[in-house]
Amino acid sequence: MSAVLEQAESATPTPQAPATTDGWHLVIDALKLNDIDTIFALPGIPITDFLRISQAEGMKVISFRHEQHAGNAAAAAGFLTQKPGICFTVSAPGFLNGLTALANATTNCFPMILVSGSSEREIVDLQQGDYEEMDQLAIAKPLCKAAFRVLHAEDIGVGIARAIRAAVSGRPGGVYLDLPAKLFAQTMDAAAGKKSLIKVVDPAPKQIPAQDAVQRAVNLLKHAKKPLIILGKGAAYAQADEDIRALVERSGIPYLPMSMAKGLLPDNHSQSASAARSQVLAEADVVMLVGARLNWLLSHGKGKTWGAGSQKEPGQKKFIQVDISPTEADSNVAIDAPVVGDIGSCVAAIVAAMGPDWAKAPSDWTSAIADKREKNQAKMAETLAKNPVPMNFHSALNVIRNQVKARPDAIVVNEGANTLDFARSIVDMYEPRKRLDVGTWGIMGIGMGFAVAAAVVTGKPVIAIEGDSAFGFSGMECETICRYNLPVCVVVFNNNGIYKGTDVNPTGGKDAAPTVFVKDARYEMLMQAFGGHGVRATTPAELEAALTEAVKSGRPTLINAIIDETAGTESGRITSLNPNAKKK
Ligand code: ADP
Ligand code: TPW
Ligand code: MG
Repeated sequence: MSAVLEQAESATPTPQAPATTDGWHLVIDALKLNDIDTIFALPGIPITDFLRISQAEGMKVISFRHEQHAGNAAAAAGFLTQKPGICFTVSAPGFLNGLTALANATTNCFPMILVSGSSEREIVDLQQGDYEEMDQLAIAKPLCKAAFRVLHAEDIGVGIARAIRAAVSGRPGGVYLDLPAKLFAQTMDAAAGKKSLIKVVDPAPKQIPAQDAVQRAVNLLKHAKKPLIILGKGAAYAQADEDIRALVERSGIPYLPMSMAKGLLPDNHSQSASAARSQVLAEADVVMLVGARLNWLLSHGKGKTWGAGSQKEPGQKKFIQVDISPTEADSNVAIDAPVVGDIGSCVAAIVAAMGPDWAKAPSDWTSAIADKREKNQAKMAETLAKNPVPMNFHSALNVIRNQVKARPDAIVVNEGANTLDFARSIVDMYEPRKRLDVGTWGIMGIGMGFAVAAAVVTGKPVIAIEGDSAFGFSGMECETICRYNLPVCVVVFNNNGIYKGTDVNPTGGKDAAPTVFVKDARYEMLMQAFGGHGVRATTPAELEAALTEAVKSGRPTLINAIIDETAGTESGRITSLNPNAKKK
């Protein structure tokens, strides 16, 4: 048995000592028992040997250059697979570096487990100054769904089982697991060790909605004159793709995908209202949220966006909310029909309750949306066809748009401000869970971690559409991409800075303005430094040639796309959130 450290055979014919196992092997065996085969990590005391042994035992170990990116990779793997992504870090500083990813995963409802080695409890608790001393459990607790510590080898099975259940059941999220250095070297009888491990049965149990809740929702939909469905990343995560398609198509209701729900139905679907977003949000009378929260990304369900007078006022809408979290309803505005359960079960129950004779959404509503959509799409097509010098966001993104259309199985990772906002609306997605981005926080730094996970977990080509600032947060992971030879093509939208490259120091002093970078930085050389391919592209034709080749070859590539430094706007599409805009 792999988990067993065989005792050295003694020369004397004394009875053989019983086979033993240890903390290292028990952790690995517990993960394997639960079908977890990949670990994202950064080595050091006390986890170096753990990672070595993991690899020796057949685990895939992806080793990063900074823990935040290992953590982000684990989170993305969790989102894509519904299994908790696993990230291992060293104590205090490594743990803290991973913590941003853990908190971000929790915010986004992605299941992951951050496992950090920790220093000696006795010394930490008396604050006697151990190597990398920190009370990690206490610090992690408020930033994740659950936090556990295992002190004894015989509890490793329970610890891992609890961490898995906490991460994936109900609303998914991040879990912290604290493993003190001493635990790894503890030994116990191998048979007892094996017995102590738990294979988690039904880790994310279905949650069936109550029939009266379903009926309440269906009644609202039935009498709606201007119904709208909003699909969020919870709907993408749920992998209930066929049920969701049935709901949309059987009801005939227009739908809006939130950014990571793009592709759940193809973006060119006739019922997509993306190109008429402002109109449908303002005018809809019944809105059904499926795995989407009414947070800032949806203007909290209030204000002009929703057809109300003031920013504090809710619109005159009825809301249905399908969500696994019973406390999500009423978080911002009153929810008239909460349907609590897992999305697959809820949506299937709603479709069943609609029955076979459901009258499709009123045609005056759907045709008004279709008109608006056609007009806006025609306008967009005109803009995309232009070929300005230098390139702007549109002409460069048009190239990526065409590439994704040709390779709908490719995964798009996207971060930045203008680079994010334009890519979200220009690059159509055709398949579920193919778009990973800055999520609920609008966080910069997810780029290379998400790209590595997407490539490792799916084996599909990855196109990372990165603002030059955004890319900087994780750029060193280009080495990781090259080291594992991953099919990742990073396209850096290089406009010499944050939002724009045109700011100047108002004092006339020699320090650059805070939002601008070195002009004409050669980002492509970063990939070349590690043996990957680097291309500087100044025209859509150059970008297209390089991107097509990268996706075809699967070779790690970075394309430095030179974008007009005047083309962006402050904060992209969220200019209004700047305090200065509020003052005005
Ligand atoms: P978006 O940013 O795309 O609008 P959010 O992250 O705000 O999406 O919302 C996701 C929602 O989906 C959360 O409220 C979460 O509780 C819910 N959710 C996640 N997984 C499931 C699931 N399997 N079934 C039901 N709801 C889910
Ligand atoms: C962890 C604030 C939001 S967007 C952005 C920053 C720094 C970068 C925008 O520049 P970029 O894109 O990427 O070059 P573009 O196309 O507009 O020029 N730190 C964190 N998260 C966030 N969101 C910020 C800072 C921010
Ligand atoms: Mg920029």
